[in-house]
Amino acid sequence: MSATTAFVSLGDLRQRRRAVSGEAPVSGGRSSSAAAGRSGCGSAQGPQDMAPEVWEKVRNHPCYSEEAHHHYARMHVAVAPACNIQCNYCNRKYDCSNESRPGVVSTRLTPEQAVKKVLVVASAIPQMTVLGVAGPGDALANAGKTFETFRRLRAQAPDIQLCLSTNGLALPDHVDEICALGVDHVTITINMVDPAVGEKIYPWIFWDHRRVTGREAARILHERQMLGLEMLTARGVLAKINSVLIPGVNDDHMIEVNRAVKARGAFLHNIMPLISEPEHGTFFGLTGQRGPSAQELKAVQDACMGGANLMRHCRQCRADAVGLLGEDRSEEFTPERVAQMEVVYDLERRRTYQQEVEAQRQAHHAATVSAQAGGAKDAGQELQVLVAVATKGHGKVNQHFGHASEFQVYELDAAGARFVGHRRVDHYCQGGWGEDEQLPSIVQAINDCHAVLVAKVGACPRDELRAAGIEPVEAYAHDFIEQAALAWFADYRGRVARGETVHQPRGDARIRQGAFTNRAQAA
Ligand code: CLF
Ligand code: SF4
Repeated sequence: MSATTAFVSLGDLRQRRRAVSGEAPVSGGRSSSAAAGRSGCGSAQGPQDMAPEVWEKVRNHPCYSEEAHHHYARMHVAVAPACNIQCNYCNRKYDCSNESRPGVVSTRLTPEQAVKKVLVVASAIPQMTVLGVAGPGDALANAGKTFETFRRLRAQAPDIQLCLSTNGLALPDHVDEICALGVDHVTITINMVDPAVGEKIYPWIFWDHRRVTGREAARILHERQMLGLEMLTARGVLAKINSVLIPGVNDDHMIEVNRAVKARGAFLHNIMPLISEPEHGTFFGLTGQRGPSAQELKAVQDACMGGANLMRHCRQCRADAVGLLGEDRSEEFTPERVAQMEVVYDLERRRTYQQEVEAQRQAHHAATVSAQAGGAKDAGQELQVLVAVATKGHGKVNQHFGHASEFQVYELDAAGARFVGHRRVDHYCQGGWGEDEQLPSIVQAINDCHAVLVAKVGACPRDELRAAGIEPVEAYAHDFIEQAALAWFADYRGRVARGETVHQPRGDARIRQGAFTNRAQAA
């Protein structure tokens, strides 16, 4: 079977899941949490689902809490240029394509420059609560610079949570320092738990002063990843696992990865699509290895439900990303601009602002709980649909169609509304006029959705969306997302029941390869 075209089917995935977990076969074809129970999506969990000390660590971390990602921001500083392994989806000339967008080179910072940048951003964006080191190489292959950055920042901004991302090879050597510095969140990229799979992903690692290749390299990496994960969880550090889904390579293996990391105490599992284009110059890009479609990614994520809790709101950030997930404010904080900015780190002002953010978040939470309760009461039909939502934060439908650089996707059925992913797009609106050439790519990105909920949409895209079978909906502008989505769904179900609308299944959607960035827009 060719790696470029083959992909494990949903039926195969269900069989695989039963084999790995020893589950009895289930009848019916429901996907997602309807099949696995609503509590399955861990990043959506709240204080009732975890110990108070764990909730305290995740409640305002935009990656570890799906709800928090609507309200709180993170930033990365690119202090870690080197790497100790080679992944077939990475070209070191560019950012780490695992935790950042490929094709845009980061500016590397010294720890001193990095700390100044963090303090400047924390003053300008008071809801920025997390500093992460996520490349452009490996945070722990550059442990000196990573820890120096954290040490300096701890002394000056104790309210900012520290976070790092690593391939895991060097992790066991650094767990003591991670704990000593109070780093509560560590992400390990684990793409396999079988060296026979791993050798198709990693051509070499640099280990024990030498380059190791082939299956032996994958075996060492796997053992170090598992050891590092066990050491972290034994000490109460929240460990998130990122896995890159590579069709034909590790797609049918992902359930085993999910179960293995759950057994070792991982807090979350983030299954991300491979980003692979020839122009990225990666091995996979040059050999035609494709990434998954939206349906393929969702099928694997759904098949993993019931194992380690899943994260579905990852944006595969740049190594110098700044802002809410899904927005990129890094252009406001270039080294030249930061050098000219004065640092005014006002902890009290940050706290006051964050109290306002928390009030908004609680209003969002209350609206969601109430809407979900109403939705569940209205059970009875077996309809299940996806809708796209244009939002610029605060958990509301508050973005114009033409200004959206991504759409959030929610799955709706009798059990309620669940966030299941996002789709990047290029802006339709280009400085005052609509760019009709963008419309087909936007439609492709949300082609699996029955409706798109927006604050406003122009006449031309409205007609085009309708022609493509996607209902443009302005009626819920500025409402909370789940409330709006479920209100639209109740209306849709009513129309279907009355015969005014014929419910049609939608097709697949395309996950955008290469991301929209402010830089790309400016170019
Ligand atoms: Fe950065 Fe990663 Fe920390 Fe988040 S990102 S180091 S855990 S602060 Fe988040 Fe970005 Fe996805 Fe990473 S959305 S790529 S999961
Ligand atoms: Fe690239 Fe990150 Fe893999 Fe290193 S660990 S090769 S930087 S993707």
